Amino acid sequence: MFRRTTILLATLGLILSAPAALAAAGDCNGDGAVDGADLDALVAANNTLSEGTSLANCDYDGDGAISLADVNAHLAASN
Ligand SMILES: [Ca+2]
Ligand SMILES: [Ca+2]
Repeated sequence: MFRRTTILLATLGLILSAPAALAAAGDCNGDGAVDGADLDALVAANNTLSEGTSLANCDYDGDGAISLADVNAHLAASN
């Protein structure tokens, strides 16, 4: 019973987090476009947590935070 509940909750968590996962990579400000404003948003968010925000679309190394490594990855992906 515990295992079934755990699996159900894990599945529900994936479903609830799906919209963020489907958002465009590189859309740091969540406006639906990938452009220069995203770089500005990414730089402004340096050293903040990205989880649960549109910044998760630009957490390139997946560590849950925005850092200069993500800024560099964003620049590399934009070129
Ligand atoms: Ca954007
Ligand atoms: Ca990161």
